Amino acid sequence: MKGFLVLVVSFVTLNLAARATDKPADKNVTIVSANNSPRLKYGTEKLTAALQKAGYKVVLTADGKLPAAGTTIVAGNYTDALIKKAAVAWHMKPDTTGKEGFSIKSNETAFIIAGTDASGTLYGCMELAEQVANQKTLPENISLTDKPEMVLRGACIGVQKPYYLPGRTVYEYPYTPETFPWLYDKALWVQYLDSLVANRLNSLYLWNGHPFASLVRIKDYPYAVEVDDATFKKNEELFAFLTTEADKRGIWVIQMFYNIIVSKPFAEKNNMKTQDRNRPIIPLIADYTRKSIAAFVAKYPNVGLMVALGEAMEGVGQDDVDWFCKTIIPGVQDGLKMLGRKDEPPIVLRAHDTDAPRVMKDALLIYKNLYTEAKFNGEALTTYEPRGPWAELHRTLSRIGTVQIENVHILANLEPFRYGSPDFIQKCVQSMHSIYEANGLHLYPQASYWDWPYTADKTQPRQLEIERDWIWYRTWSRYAWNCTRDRHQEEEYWAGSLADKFGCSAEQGKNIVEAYEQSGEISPKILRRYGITDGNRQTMTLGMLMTQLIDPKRFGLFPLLYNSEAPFGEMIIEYADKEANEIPHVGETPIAVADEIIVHGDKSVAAIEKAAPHVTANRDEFNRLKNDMYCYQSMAKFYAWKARAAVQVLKFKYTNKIADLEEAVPMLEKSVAFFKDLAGRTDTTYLYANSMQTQQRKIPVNGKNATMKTWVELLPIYQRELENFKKHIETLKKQGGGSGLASIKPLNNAAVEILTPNITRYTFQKGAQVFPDLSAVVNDLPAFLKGLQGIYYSQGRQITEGTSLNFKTAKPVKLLVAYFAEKNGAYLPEPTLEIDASADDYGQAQVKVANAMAIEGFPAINIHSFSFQPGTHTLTLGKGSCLLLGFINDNDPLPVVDAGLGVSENAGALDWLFEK
Ligand code: ADA
Repeated sequence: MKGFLVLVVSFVTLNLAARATDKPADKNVTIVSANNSPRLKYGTEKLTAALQKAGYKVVLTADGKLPAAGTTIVAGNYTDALIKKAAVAWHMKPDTTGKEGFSIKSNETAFIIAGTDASGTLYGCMELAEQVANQKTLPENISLTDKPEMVLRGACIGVQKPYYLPGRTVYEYPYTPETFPWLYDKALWVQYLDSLVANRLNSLYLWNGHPFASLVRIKDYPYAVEVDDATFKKNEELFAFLTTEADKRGIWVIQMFYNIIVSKPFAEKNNMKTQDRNRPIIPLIADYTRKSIAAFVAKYPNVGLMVALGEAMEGVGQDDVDWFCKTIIPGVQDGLKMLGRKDEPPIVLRAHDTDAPRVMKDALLIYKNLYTEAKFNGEALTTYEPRGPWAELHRTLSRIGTVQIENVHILANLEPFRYGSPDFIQKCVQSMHSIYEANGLHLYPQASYWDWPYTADKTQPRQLEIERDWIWYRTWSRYAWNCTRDRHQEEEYWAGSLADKFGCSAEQGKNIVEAYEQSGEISPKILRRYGITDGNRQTMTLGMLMTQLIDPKRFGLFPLLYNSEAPFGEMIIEYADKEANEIPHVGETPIAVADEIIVHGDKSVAAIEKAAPHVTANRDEFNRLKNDMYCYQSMAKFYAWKARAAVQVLKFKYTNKIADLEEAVPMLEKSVAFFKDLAGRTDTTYLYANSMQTQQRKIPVNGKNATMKTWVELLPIYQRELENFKKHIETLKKQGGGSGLASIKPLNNAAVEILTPNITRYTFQKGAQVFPDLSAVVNDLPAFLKGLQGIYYSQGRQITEGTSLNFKTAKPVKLLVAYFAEKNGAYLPEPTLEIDASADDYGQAQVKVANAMAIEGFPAINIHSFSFQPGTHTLTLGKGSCLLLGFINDNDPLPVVDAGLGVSENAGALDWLFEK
């Protein structure tokens, strides 16, 4: 059936092309609306504009009559009386189709556009308008039906910033004109919404931590509002405007929020934190949230809700079920009661940081109109062949029977370069259906999510993301509508679109498509073979350190990236191990990817250069696109040579031949040289690589306070790494080696007064018992940790209640906490930025000492540190055991090393070669 549709459409197109030159004699058109829906009005206005541009004189009426003379277009729903009347009068029966679908039929003088519903009619008008715009005339004898495959097709905007607002933390951004001038820019909204409907998208998500205190005032908590009266009024106007304009275009506005976040004035008044992952549900917060949601639903009945049951909620468990079923859904139901409504507006549940199948099971008992949403490839674009446990989760959600929406989340490996590979994206959408069994799309901006509405290009004025990344939106939307379109025809389609954009022939347009498709393979392949995480903790385009390639676990390797979001294959460390042990390689290998990305980079540059001399329109933008292709090429070569060098370095582990290390030097030199090219190409063209510019960014290096966000800043780091490597090879030659661990100075204890009652201390050393209620002792530790004053905490209590330590310090200090690196309910999970953006509030996210000690019967142990300013503090940690190793002065150097203890293989044994 789908194939048939494609044929019909192309036949019509061919037919039109043939007619484009002979102008129809009668250029008078009457458009008659069969109903007065705002969507139909919008659609007929678009159609009128297209006809007028093509030289027609148009009369638009809704008088219920079919004119006798001239060309007539009747548009409405199948069930409208006038549509039925026209069908009889003109002997043209519209074909029926599904939700949001439409039929267009015509004879010599009359057209019927009939939609299944208001959106279908709108899309029918838009379809005809597009045909008129493309062919400069009305088509002859058209007969087509169409309808979307995916039921929800949406884009999102972050009402968020690259930085934290003063005195606030992640996701906390009240809606104000000062912080978000664009939010109040009506012309920009109209432009944006027009672009969504042009792409047939039917949903728009606004993301924010706690939007309610900017939008509703609750009787019981009037003080919770966190914007002034004038802004509050502006926000009301904004939502009224936005929802009306969106509705005209068939777009449903959905407000997303995180839990459990409360407004700043609410937190201050009630003497609590705005968000705290380790806080259980407390009745006051539940009441406040339920009433906020009720007020929101009552006030903005046309706005949907999307719920993240995290990140400030305690882990995954019954709390999440309770919060959704006893606070959020009842809040929505209260709001509906206030409105006297019996229907259930949709609620979208994010699977992020929660056990969504478990939550859905209970929730469906009390509310039916639920949708689920989960990240397609994490916070990146890595593969159209997702598999493993993540694919299982998606299928489980899809099989609940509700609609599962695929979230193409922050594109942490695409920022900031242009991306628009129709081939890759079409395959992704196909896999959403075939592998994930999903039926919805939720699309993030291609780049600069945190810096909406701009891109990172260094232009004056700044470029709008929707304008620059038009091809990103168009590709995803086109395939969300229909993913089975014929590849060959798609190449023609995109070649035509790019030819229009850049004023060249379709032949040259094809070269531009080729550039997009070749470059489109590079970032996905790099991240899925060499990366640490699919999360925005890593900015891939800024490169990676050698230690991250040869010892990824030390940097908090995120396993889903390899077991689910990459085709079957090997990591660099696995590849080296197999080489050394002569085990055959399997699947996609890091060396094959190194070879492939070099070819992709060269081909994309060659293709764009072929098109370049023929470009006659949008030249500046074309040059920026061309520069991006060169950036991709340099980045690919940087990574390829570095990956080759990494494999070569790892060889040394098995051979102990210094010559093996020496062979890696020219490879690393090449890699650094290509990074220098990249720095040169981006210095004058990009403001930054990554739009999230907080301390949450960890890979390749910490990006706090908007630092280390350009290639120019990173270059010296890669140069130093190379120098260290050369220097240490010389040391090895002279002295025969040494990991440098022994040279680290012992850590000194800092004076801190523990206020929690009944806490005793112990000296951390070999043979020391680490829990008061368990006989486990330290079997091995590095010398620099010896002598720390450990803090005894009952393991039993840690498992059932979590850990809480109250203390007072006169100086800034760090508390060293040892985590057991294994997923197990008995162990406190290590801070995980992929699901908890507050996981670095105390600087605790990064592993400081990996494989820090050996304790029999326990897995590998990693030390993280929490920093505190002078004062009295309570550190609360979630449920699960960990070791509190004691306090050191905040300014004392704490090495970041892999001690290689407690693990069978010393993965970090070579790290020192690249460090100072
Ligand atoms: C992670 C990520 C955040 C945000 C979040 C989410 O915590 O670091 O930036 O994207 O996931 O909401 O999915």
